[in-house]
Amino acid sequence: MSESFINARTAGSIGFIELNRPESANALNRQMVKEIVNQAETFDADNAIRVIVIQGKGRAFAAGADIEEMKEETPLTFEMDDPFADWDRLTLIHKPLIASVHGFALGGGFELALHCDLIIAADNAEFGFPEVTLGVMPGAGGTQFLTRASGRRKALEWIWTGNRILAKTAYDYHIVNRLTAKELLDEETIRLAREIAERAPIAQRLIKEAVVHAEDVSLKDGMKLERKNFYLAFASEDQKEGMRAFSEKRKPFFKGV
Ligand code: CO8
Repeated sequence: MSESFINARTAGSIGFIELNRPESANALNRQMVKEIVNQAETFDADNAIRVIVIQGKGRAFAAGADIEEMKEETPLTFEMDDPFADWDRLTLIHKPLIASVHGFALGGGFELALHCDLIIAADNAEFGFPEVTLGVMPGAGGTQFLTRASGRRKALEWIWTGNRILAKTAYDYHIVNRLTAKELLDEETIRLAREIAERAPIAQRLIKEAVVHAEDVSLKDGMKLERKNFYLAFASEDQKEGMRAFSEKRKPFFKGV
């Protein structure tokens, strides 16, 4: 069996994917991206899992694409092997995806975090797109995701210079959801994941679809999908349970059905 570049584990209803190439600052080679996405899909299909967390082992979240591997690429190897198809699969995950980031999240590592729905960052996190210092540019959605978060001017400044974005700045520009002391990152990540995991999973799935859709369509079309999804939520037992629990003045217990 070939070497694996990730560790997967579960804790209650949380599925953890740990990037496990610490000697290379978790640089993402093609196989590693495939393993991350395969595991995310496995958790996505597992009824016992409600939230998926991606984190890095060692000093960094991920220092980008594996430059040693990438330097041999040609336009044709990209075209024929289509490695970005794996990244596209990540955008199809239905469950909440949280990136728990400490240390460097650079290049493809930053893009991996930006593919997640939420980012929780340790105060030592440093984000950035150094691709321009290598003569290239972001290729896994960096120009799109960062621009949507920070607006065009800051995105251009950061991607043109390759300058790092410190955790506090990333927070100020709505690139990350929450900031925490490095020592508390795991604890705060679990706290957030558990809070999400307690809510109604079908509603969350419908919410994710509607919110992601909002970035791409007209207000009218977005409202249309929201309304359909709102109707659909009323097909779930969780809707009955949630509203019954409110009337009975107790905490709801959602089963995701
Ligand atoms: N690729 C390959 N190896 C890496 C990478 C990388 N991206 N980053 C770090 N490493 C290796 C280093 O070569 C070093 O290995 P060795 O010990 O064998 O010399 C080891 O990890 C530790 O790194 P450093 O000794 O450099 O540690 P420092 O603390 O001094 O520096 C840094 C850490 C700042 C992260 C530094 O290593 C660095 O600048 N790395 C490169 C960052 C970078 O340029 N990232 C962008 C890569 S291009 C990209 O991501 C394009 C994305 C396109 C789509 C995504 C497809 C997957």
